[in-house]
Amino acid sequence: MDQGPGTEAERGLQRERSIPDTVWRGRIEESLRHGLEAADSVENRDVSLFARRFTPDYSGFDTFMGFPYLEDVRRVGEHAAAVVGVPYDTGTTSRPGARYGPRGIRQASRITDGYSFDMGVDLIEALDLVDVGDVFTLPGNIEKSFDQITAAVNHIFGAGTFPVILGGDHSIGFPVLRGLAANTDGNIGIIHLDRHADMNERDYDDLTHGTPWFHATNIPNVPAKNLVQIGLGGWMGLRESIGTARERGTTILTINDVETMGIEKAAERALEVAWEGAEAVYLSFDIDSVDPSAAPGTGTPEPGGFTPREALKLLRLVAREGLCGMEVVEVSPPYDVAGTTSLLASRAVANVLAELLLHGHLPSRHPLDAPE
Ligand SMILES: [Mn+2]
Repeated sequence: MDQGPGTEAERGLQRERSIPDTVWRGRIEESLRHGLEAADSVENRDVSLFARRFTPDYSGFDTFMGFPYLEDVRRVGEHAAAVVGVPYDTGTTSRPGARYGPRGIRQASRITDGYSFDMGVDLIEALDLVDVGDVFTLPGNIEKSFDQITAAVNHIFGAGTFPVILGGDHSIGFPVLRGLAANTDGNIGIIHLDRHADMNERDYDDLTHGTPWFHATNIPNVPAKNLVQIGLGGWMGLRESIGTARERGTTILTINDVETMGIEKAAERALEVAWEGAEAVYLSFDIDSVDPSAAPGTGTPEPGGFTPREALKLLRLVAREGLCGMEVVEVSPPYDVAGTTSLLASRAVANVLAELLLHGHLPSRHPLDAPE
């Protein structure tokens, strides 16, 4: 995507040289200190006897990409970014299971060494990110769960830390925005990737994953004019939502609009709308915006969505102007036949974090070879 000389691969080969291995070395030393030395026959003396937290990627307890787990969440403000799971799917109408989304995404996210050749970023080296575990949700009560989610986001974001929220179904978008809005003076724009508009007032008399943006855009500093909804289409239209979108003046780009204008133009348009007069922009990535052939593990799959490559590219482009937080929602591991949905969700988060680092919107621990 970057317009430097030569191919992306040629640039990537050069950029790799300037990435340190300081954090990795520290992890290995800690593993050896706590996990003891390996058996004599093991020649690689970086291998410990007991596998400690960070390595290898197929063992141990799962945190997001193997980043440190923060037990004492009172200290979250000491870190640049925090992953928090919201294992809640009582807002799901069909095919529940998104309460296992945080677990599925964390597990899939371990298949990595944290380094992206094409982006020229080693997230483990560059980013001070912690995984704070999950919000304590209450599956029998949506209002109390929403209050828990709002208070948790309030705690993380209010401490000045960038929140990465792993859903959970899409109903959580509303309580998350309440938490963000309470800590933001100006308006918040929303860039929303989805096959569905999710703007019903109620589904079957209650709040569900089809209702978040109706209620979020009632928050005084979350105006509907700054909500841009990308990738909509197909046959689960939430017709009432389309009426709300029209009345309130959100901006919709259907999947075919995106195909016609191209990913770059769609990203440009999204940034224009979301940032117009706004102080901050939030990214809400519904995994069902991606075609179910690649992301089957979701509550309301809708054929005809983005390819993973399109979605990953679009996510990078819309992150370039900075974000106040992000969520990835609707990952439902019980339907994720080959684990591809969780894997894609983890890569979406990594792409956004790396892009925020590259463009100076999150602090890097070492100087980054910024894109041209
Ligand atoms: Mn959806």
